[in-house]
Amino acid sequence: MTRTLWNDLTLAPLITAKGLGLVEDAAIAVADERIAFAGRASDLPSDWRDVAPESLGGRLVTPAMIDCHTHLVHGGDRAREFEMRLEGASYEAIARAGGGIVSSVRATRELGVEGLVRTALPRLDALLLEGVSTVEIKSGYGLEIETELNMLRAARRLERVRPVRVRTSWLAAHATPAEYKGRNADYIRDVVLPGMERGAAEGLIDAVDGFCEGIAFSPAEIAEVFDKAKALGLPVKLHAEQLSNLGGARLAASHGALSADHLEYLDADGVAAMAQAGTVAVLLPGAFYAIRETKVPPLAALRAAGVPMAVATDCNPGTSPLTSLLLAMNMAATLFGMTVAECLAGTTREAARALGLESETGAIEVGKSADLAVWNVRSPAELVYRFGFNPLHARIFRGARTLNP
Ligand code: DI6
Ligand code: FE
Repeated sequence: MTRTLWNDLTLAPLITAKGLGLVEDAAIAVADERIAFAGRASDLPSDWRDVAPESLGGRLVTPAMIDCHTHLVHGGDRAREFEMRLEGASYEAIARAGGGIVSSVRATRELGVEGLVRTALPRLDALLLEGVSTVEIKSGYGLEIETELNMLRAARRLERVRPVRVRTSWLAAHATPAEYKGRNADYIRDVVLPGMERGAAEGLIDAVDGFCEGIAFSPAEIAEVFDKAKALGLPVKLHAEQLSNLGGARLAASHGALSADHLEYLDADGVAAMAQAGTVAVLLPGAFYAIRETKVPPLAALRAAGVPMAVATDCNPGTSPLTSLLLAMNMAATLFGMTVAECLAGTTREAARALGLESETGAIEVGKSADLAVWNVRSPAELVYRFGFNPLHARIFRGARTLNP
């Protein structure tokens, strides 16, 4: 058994919903890949007293971070489209010039699994260098069965080439491809449902996602996708209430969804349904910022109802080309009014819950995977306060130090 002991640290274990649970003069003991002790150094069990500790110099240790909503695997970028918008081009003009989501679909279809892995790696590495241990990755830029499956094969491959835990989501119901324009029902029948079945049989799908929006899929269409997920024993989640209120969060909650994500247009009804179902609200301030949205998610109502809140990057080429979870926390605080404790819980414990991983990671607690981030800061607020600065000192994944991915 490998035994590792760290001391001279400030611990932010994030075990309960009541704040960070800061412990000064703390120690963390790890046996193989699991946390064996975390608490005041003076309370260290006697059987650890013969292990030579490594001092962390008074640094803050939090759970390693978790990015619970990304579209990290995709082809190409939309920098030119960004430029056109800054030059005053309309959405229609961009679409006519071949821009928008269809351009990402084209670029994604051109890449095989290898190409998808190669182009995703710099984005993944950026996250890992900020102390991320776990990343959710969606399909949704293939919109045909083989490319959708390739996106998830690439996501699984990333887990083998980097020290990271990956959870995959089947998001074929992200947009309607050009060849099915105006025929959502046919697209769901021909691609979304049979592709899900194949992906499940190959073990490629950890959860099923959809985009419930006027420009994407209706609640009735999403319900059909969720019914298939249920038949296959897969948990669900949903992009809901991002641009308008279609009652997507309520629909997701009624299917026992792990999370409902975005939620700028969420109403009281949706909040209540999520609270009752224990569905996590995943807030995505990068997309809010990039599309210059002005309506903020109903933070006070979510808080009052006790809905768990997570924060993620939504890393995607169109509306959130963001690969920094630290910046996402700062945005969640400054743009949405989340507290420091909410931001940190939102990228650790609650993000784990949004992925169904709450018993495995996301808090520094005996028995959990030893996934830790050691920071060159002394107070948690520093992690949320700065932006464009990375104070990571060390990243520990399953008990092993892996600062450089
Ligand atoms: N919500 C979004 O903001 C993106 N997808 C989604 O479900 C937009 C996707 C894109 O423009 O590439
Ligand atoms: Fe998204």
